[in-house]
Amino acid sequence: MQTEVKSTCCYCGVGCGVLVATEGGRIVGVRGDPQHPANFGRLCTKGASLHLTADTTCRLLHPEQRTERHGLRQRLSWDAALDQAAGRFASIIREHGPDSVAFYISGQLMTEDYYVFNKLAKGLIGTNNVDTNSRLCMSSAVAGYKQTLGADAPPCSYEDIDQASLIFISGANPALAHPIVFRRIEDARAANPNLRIIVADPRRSETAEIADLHLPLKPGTDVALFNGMLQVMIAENLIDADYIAVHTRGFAELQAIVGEYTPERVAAICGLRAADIVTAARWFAGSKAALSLYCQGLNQSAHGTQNNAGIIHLHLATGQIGKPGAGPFSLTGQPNAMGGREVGGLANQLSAHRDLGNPEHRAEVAKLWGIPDVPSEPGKSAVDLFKSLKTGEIKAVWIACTNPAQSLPNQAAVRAALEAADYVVLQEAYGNTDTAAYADLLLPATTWGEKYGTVTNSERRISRVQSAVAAPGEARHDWQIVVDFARRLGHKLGNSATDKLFPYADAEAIFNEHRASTLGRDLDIGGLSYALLEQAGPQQWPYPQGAATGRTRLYEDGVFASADGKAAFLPIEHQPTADANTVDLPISLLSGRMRDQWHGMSRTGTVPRLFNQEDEPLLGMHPCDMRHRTLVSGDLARLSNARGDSVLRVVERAGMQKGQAWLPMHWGSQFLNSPGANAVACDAVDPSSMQPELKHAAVQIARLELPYPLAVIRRCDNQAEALELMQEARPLLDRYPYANVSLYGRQAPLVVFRAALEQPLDAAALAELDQLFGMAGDAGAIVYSDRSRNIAKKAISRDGRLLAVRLAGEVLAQTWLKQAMAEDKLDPAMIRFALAPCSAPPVTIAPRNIVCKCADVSDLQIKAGIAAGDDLPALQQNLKCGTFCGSCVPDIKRMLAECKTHETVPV
Ligand SMILES: Nc1nc2c(c(=O)[nH]1)N[C@H]1C(S)=C(S)[C@@H](COP(=O)(O)OP(=O)(O)OC[C@H]3O[C@@H](n4cnc5c(=O)[nH]c(N)nc54)[C@H](O)[C@@H]3O)O[C@H]1N2
Ligand SMILES: Nc1nc2c(c(=O)[nH]1)N[C@H]1C(S)=C(S)[C@@H](COP(=O)(O)OP(=O)(O)OC[C@H]3O[C@@H](n4cnc5c(=O)[nH]c(N)nc54)[C@H](O)[C@@H]3O)O[C@H]1N2
Ligand code: SF4
Ligand SMILES: [Mo]
Repeated sequence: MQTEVKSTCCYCGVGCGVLVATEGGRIVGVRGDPQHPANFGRLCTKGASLHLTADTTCRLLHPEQRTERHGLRQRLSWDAALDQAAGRFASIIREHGPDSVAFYISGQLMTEDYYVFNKLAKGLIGTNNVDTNSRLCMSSAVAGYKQTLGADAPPCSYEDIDQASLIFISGANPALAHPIVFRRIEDARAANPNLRIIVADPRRSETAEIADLHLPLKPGTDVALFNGMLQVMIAENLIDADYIAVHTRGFAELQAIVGEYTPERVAAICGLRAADIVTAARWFAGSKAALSLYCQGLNQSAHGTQNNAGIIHLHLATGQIGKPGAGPFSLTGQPNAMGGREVGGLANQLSAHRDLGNPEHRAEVAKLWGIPDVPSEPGKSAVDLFKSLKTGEIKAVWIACTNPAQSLPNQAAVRAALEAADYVVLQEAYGNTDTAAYADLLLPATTWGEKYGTVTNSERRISRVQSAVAAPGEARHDWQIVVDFARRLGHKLGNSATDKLFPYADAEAIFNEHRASTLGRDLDIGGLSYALLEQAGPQQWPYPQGAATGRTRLYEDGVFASADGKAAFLPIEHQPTADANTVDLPISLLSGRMRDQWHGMSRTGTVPRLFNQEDEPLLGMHPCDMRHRTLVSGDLARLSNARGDSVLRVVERAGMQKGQAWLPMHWGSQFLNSPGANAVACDAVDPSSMQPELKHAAVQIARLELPYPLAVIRRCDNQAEALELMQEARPLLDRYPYANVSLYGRQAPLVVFRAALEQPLDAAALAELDQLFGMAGDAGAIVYSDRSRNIAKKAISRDGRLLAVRLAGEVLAQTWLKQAMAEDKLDPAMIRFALAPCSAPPVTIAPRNIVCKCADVSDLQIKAGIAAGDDLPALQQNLKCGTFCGSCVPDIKRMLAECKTHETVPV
């Protein structure tokens, strides 16, 4: 019998509620929670395929150790593992002091996990060296809010989207990165045709398609744009002088600066039309309610704090804050980056939005924890933390729930730092991430579906996450691992307060302590409890004791979280990006997200159908830049700068500007023979937020001639078999100048291996490939070989269906073969064409377009349903199409309407 458990989606900061269906202790399905206020039942592709990530093939299931770097991993018991870790940490701390160890954690942990990590470092060991991947993500938003509004609190709610009359989306691509927020924007547009949408993004992104005005500004010129808009607002008297006078300070200084930012000058800096800057300013200031949505296009910059301040200024100057439909709303990236910020899990913060630099705040936290003091010196933030590992200033690092050997910029430096470290502990759910290769000790953690606790989404809403199934293998909850380690370490260090510091029997006790730390603070959650969250559902903070509900909107009274209650304007000026383009590095590389993948793909990369949109990393370019390099779509090129390089296939991407290229951030060394975008990404940081400028790298892109292509496609019986094969193929990647491996699939899961070489592949290498992909021997094989042209192809069939194809020297048929094999539809009559040099199937295989990406339903299936008399509800019922995110419902309706028209047209 199936049961459903309430939880949340573990991907983006929208924080959708999910209902996890389980049967016999296994996860068998997932659907959107109709009652959750973040999504009201909707899910995007990633959320809708969460249950498909429950496969445990790639999971880390037992503690493991390595006795030499990159050596074989050996299993050990939890006791042995944690004693070893405590012993190593204790001896390093005794010899070199508390600041010689560090913790690098993650906005994907539960709030409770985060809380105990922070307490372990700051309360037990006495170091502030605890930083997180939120440093790569939200730290500029944190610094921006704090420096202007006085506290790190997004003042808005999702319902403001419904009430806005202007939405200004800047440096964010919610169509792909926050899809359920985007659905809400689409709904708002449908309900209010007068809603205006402006999108500021160097690319014509998927989100820009909905814009009334797209501002394709040059990368890193947002401050100039915001100052320019403010200049127009001042010049045309569109500002709210009363609001500025009563509720803010610093306007005069900023006004003196922005006077120089005339539309003409800004147009030149940003590469925009002056008239568009004026229009944007008029629309913003003239609207009844202006809402800004922004994310990494602003944050991941060497002046990210100023970018954030720049957009907040527009709201303060026009009084567009603290009222329905208005305000600066920073979209959070990770599912619980907000929770991490709440417990102060950054190297310069303390619990409950307290500041490390403030002696009173330090004393409050010390009192709460019952210890004499907490250390006052800020710890190392992410980029610096890894630099200090290289210099030896930090000797041991504990990494949890993040994959720095993939996601940090300048991978050559990061990997050298991990090599240099004395001791690396990795607390991970999956055993095969890029960082796992550098770990001395690997500790298996539970993950989505298994773990429990609380998380906070972009709109300050706290949800309970419930376990749906038991932990696989010996995996433990993150908080349990930390508490167990902390107790052992404390005793080894002779700290008599250890047991009192870590008394927790369960995560609820940790939540309750965190709650106590928030009393009287801006994020006071004194009125919340696990029981209340379970009974009344997710709640927004603040939610003090005695409150009946949380607060939807902050600063409605115009009183800000600063000492004088006023918000501040900062005197900000445009500055160039950290990486300058030169004759040798003429292209700006932008990197970011695809709809169906999550970061380093440890989880989404286990689901074949999530590769169907794109199954290799494609470097998007502008046609002029391609022509200049004699490149056409599908060619190979080397992307490089002084930090590193990567060989990739280039494609012409619609919406790119000349001089810019685009690469998804997702592909790392598990799928590609280089670290991908972060081989070249820039590690210069914002001086205030310490967030690196991941979004812009100056690069060269040059054509690369590798005349001998290779493609192997192997159909597998199930997902586990495909995952095992993909992992076995992984080591081969490093042998080729261009190589990647991925999954693909619909009815049948496939492994797809692609490479290209300077020389033809020799017989031994071919034989090795055939062995690996189960194609050795002649049974069921057809072979084509043309030595003069160095072509060697082989196909194997089993039970009348194509099982595997290896194409060497010429790979024209790979795309249609892959699709036909994924459909599991290639009948025996067609198998003989598998080795033909044709880029389209020689016999008609009806082309199929996927209409519903979430349920993977094609136009053919929908047409068949319509032909059988199905209407929309019947199609939804039978095929599940249009029942997840809903974005394909208009397409299905169009297909129904078209069918009707055909029926009524007289022949
Ligand atoms: N599918 C998917 N969704 C995700 C994630 C994922 O991995 N996959 N990750 C989550 C996380 S952690 C995060 S942080 C968010 C990120 O969410 P977003 O920030 O919305 O996504 P990105 O693709 O990183 O970048 C957004 C846009 O910034 C633009 N941009 C680049 N440089 C500039 C610039 O100088 N100025 C401006 N104005 N724009 C610029 C890019 O062209 C891009 O379209 O996504 C979250 N959601
Ligand atoms: N070039 C470039 N680089 C970027 C970005 C970019 O836009 N461009 N974006 C940056 C941003 S915004 C972010 S947020 C980072 C993200 O970078 P990472 O944090 O490195 O990304 P993930 O792949 O999500 O890593 C999370 C890891 O935690 C593991 N895990 C999952 N669940 C659990 C759990 O419950 N417990 C434990 N212990 N482990 C678990 C997963 O298997 C995964 O390996 O990347 C940054 N890097
Ligand atoms: S928008 Fe998609 S990825 Fe983000 S929380 Fe909702 S279902 Fe998950
Ligand atoms: Mo992020």
